[in-house]
Amino acid sequence: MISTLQQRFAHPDVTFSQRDQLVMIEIANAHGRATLTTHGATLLSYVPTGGEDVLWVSETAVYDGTKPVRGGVPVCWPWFGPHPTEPSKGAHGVARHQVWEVETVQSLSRGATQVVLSLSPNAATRALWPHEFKLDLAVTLGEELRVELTGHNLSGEEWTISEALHTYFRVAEAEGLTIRGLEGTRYFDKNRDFAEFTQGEPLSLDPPMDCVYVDHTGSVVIEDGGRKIEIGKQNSASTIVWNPGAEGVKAFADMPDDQYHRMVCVEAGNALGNSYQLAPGEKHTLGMTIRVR
Ligand code: TA6
Repeated sequence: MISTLQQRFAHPDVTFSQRDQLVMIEIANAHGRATLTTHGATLLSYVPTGGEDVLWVSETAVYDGTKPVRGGVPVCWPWFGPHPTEPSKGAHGVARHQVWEVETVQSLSRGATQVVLSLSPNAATRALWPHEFKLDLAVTLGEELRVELTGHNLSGEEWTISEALHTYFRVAEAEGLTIRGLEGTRYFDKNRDFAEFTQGEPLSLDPPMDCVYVDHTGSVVIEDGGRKIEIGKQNSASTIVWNPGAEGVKAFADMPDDQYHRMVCVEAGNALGNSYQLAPGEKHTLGMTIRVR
């Protein structure tokens, strides 16, 4: 399996390996290092050259394929949060539970390397989402890290899509962390029955927090001590900020109790009123870029 992938997608910057039940793909070039797994097409690590990992992955994450790896950039599609009408279908859609195919590995301009994974319907996705689709996730390691999720409607019906690149950032301390770029934006607070507020000052994180900022297309900057993590968004009208806090974290079997200090999710997405219609034959690409200064 690993040797077949290595032969088929031979590229000097890309190495395939196995971790427990999961296929891991490491990209390494002059710009840094990135690791993803075909399980859920989840990006798990991004280390810019000379820097530290930008992404957080739980020390107790599982790699046996029974559930998504806790951390990195899980792909939430075709719904974000609980299913809109049938909560028993689970949170955050079908894509993060499936094993994706490697589609292409290639060099791009300016020394960038790109890996594209894809997902087509199978029995498990059809049971929850009975539609024909194709999903692509492109990870490009260049001067910045780019993640692009493209959904293609191959069915005869129009869909309503909500989605997110549910990114877990690694930070030195979440309590009091400054997050800029959300000022003046309306948000809905899940921890307060989705009551609506408007962000005034730059956000000073006070866990727990679980908020969907709407009609927000601009970039966001996490100020993590001396480093600034700049998150750009493409075709994303919602930004989600989540940290479970000291009590909430206890509900997560794959997250040690003290680890909420080390992470914050800042997610590029389209959720709540920013869900959109995707007509038969249409494609939509949701993108996120990460740059560290
Ligand atoms: O994006 C925030 C959120 O939807 C939270 O409400 C929280 O439940 C989190 O995602 C994790 O969800 P998961 O299904 O991965 O446990």
